[in-house]
Amino acid sequence: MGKTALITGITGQDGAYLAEYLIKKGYTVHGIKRRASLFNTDRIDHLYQDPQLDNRNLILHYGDMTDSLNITNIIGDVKPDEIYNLAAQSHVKVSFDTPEYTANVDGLGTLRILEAVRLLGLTEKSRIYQASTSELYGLVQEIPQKETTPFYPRSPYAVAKMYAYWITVNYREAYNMFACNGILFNHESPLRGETFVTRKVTRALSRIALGIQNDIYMGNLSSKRDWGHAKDYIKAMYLILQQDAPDDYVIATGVTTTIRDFITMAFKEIGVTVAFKGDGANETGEIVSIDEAVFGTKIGETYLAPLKKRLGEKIIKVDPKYFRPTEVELLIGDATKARTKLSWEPQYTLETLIKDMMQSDVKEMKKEAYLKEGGYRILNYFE
Ligand code: NAP
Ligand code: G4F
Repeated sequence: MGKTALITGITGQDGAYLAEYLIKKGYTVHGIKRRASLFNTDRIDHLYQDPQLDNRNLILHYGDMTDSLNITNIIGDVKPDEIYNLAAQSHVKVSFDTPEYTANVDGLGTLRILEAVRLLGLTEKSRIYQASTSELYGLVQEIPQKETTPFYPRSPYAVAKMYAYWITVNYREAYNMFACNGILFNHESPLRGETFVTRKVTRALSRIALGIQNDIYMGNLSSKRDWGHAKDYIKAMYLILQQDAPDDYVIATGVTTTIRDFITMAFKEIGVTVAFKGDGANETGEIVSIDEAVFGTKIGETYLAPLKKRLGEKIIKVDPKYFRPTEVELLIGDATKARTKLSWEPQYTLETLIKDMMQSDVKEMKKEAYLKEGGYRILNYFE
């Protein structure tokens, strides 16, 4: 008999990769999905199975992290061997606009999972993974950050996640539960939500190259992040729950890069060189040269001439509306414990992560460009 896992946040970036990974390992995966006015299952549609089929290995349940009865009922029905609590209002900037909701979902939501397992008498059976975050380090007290580095959260999101971190540790110590924190540094992929900085950049640069977007407005270009690939990071989540004893682990690459350099590298991937001028809200970026052979291969010859006309134009600008009331300026993790105890080793570098994201977004945006061209032709025809 294979194991049973329950994933909250299965429709998100990590939930989708983790579900696929566990199904390949022979798990039956249950996922909690919010009711929405659209399906919102794009990331897991390739795994979906008709509810009428016998022996399904992916089963979805309607639910919400703010609903204790719902969470308790699902856990009681599924009796999972492993629970991966990935559901969260995960956007740091949005948490300043919705602090109470973020605390409810990201903080109390974790308590609801832990209490359900305890009340249902499943403490011996169900192992729990809590999606903790490098945002806990906030105003960093040590460089690089590791498991023993003190926390200094800088957003309602991080403060809510701090409660979730400690309630997980507390239930482990108080009730002997197999409950663990993965303190994951930023991880990205082609499935990353469109409003996180990496995906916002790879989508926009693809669109600019294809001539369907003029420019991009950014926030703080100088903050630094330790970016890995989500495909590597979900493997760490799995490994954390396979150990003999529960523990907390930092998962990171140990390389940190500014947002500005991420943009430069993403443009470089398609043969475009950019230069930045000015600072703060007045900083701008412009295209200074194009490697025609690389651009032609990756984007297409037909898009070269229109982009060449834009050399020297300010196509990257700053809009202070994207600044955060309190910023996390620098994150860089030390994952020695995970590398040693879990034998976890990331396969992707920042370069291969960017390549993966740019390839995927260029492909996606080419469809949009094609439709736009088609739409234009149809319009001409009717004129
Ligand atoms: P994500 O793409 O934003 O996915 C979040 C998931 O949570 C989605 O499935 C979302 O459902 C669900 N969700 C949100 N509010 C909910 C609610 N009230 N009830 C039930 N489900 C709810 O996030 P991610 O990047 O995959 O991250 C997964 C987890 O790791 C999150 O807890 C995040 O805070 C944490 N984390 C992420 C990173 C990172 O760099 N990606 C780093 C450290 C920690 P909808 O699809 O309906 O919105
Ligand atoms: O991509 P971000 O929005 O990610 P952030 O705030 O680091 O949070 C992500 O990683 C955390 C792990 O450390 C997770 F816990 C959390 O759930 C989420 O997945 O922003 C990264 C940096 C910030 O410094 C931000 O100020 O990019 C800066 N930035 C600059 N311009 C921007 C933009 N961020 C966004 N989202 N949009 C911009 O236009």
